[in-house]
Amino acid sequence: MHEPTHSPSRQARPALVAFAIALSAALGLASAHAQTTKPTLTGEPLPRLTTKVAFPNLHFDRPVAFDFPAGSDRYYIAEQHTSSIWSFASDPKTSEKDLFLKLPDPIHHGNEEGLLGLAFHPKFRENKQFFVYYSANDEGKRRSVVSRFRANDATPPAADPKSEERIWVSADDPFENHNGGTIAFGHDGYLYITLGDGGAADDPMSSGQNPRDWFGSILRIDPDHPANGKAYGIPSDNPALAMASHKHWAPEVYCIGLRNVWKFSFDRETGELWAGDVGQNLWEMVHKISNGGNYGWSIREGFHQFQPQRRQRADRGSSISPPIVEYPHAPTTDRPDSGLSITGGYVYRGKRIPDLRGVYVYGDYDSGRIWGVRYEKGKVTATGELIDVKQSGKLNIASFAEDRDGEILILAFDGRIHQLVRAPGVSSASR
Ligand SMILES: [Ca+2]
Repeated sequence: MHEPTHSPSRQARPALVAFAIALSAALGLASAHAQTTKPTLTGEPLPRLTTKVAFPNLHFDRPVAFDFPAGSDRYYIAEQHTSSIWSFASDPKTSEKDLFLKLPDPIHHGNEEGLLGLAFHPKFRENKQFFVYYSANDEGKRRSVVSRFRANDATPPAADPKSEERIWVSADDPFENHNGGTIAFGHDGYLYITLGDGGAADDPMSSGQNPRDWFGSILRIDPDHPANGKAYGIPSDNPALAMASHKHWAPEVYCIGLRNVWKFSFDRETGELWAGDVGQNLWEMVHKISNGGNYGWSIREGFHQFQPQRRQRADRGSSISPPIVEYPHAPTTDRPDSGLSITGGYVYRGKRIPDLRGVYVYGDYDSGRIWGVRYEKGKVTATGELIDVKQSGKLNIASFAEDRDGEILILAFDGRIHQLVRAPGVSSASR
């Protein structure tokens, strides 16, 4: 998740940054950054956009997750530290929100802890099931939990707190940061879960390249078919089951080498999986995720070697895939648009902004900048900033969301839900 500027794991410590830059220069490490941020841009240029408040009469406390059941005319928002989920009518004029669930279990309240994820079962209409991800406080022990709850048939619906079944519980986590927390169903009907590398800084548990533990990964489970004494089944094409090269992976692990995915999403049209991965002191990155993939942490940070003196060994299962794009913490001449903590977004599939269609939209919690990347046939064909932060006002972007029509919403820590709209008087920008 976003980490505050006072976080020891996140802060761009000038001395360390300078050291790392000097070290990179000394080792002659190639920076793919220049090639990726300035590719031959053959795609349609990206539109100029701005933000506006989508539901002016609604306010939330640290809203971090948004979802809704298929076919529903209500939206649902999870509040991180009140551990509450509210529902409201999808009408922009609405001023009423209804409590859907207050988590019955105690949680940890660190900056990156709390109620972090919400996912309705694809067949919610029939089975009334939904899932949450939270930082459980089990008599002081720190664990991430995915629970199944059931809702009633009332209007508006409410969840039964007593219906909780913990279906997945992480190993004890020694650090409060890096908890991932996105959960979502893929087009395959399986539940994807992400948790961070365990926390602190420098991947102290060396979990990034360890596929036997769950930290530093995206997991994939089948909550509809419990098996082998677990509350879920393992999809038969998970890497450990389907790939000879990945037999040593934990059965739940779908991909590895991620530091702290703060928000992944599925392209509603293609089903492809996109993730924003929070880097450490220098880079933030966007990955396109594949079954069995390895995204490099903590050997690499973005396109760059991470602390090469550590020489952590890459997992033997698969070679490291570079990100699709990255951006720096410290502004550079060719990349003045920096940030400190990525919030992964969505591939735009709405109707209101036709020249944004197919563009993956992402942003930065700290700088409030929002970018797009057009990725076609394995190549970046357009990149750039979508909004002018100075003009639209900086938002602390906790999450992006996608409404029923595929329009992009922003959950910000001003407590508001914003939306991306075309900037007045501007048709498009080239960059
Ligand atoms: Ca791991």
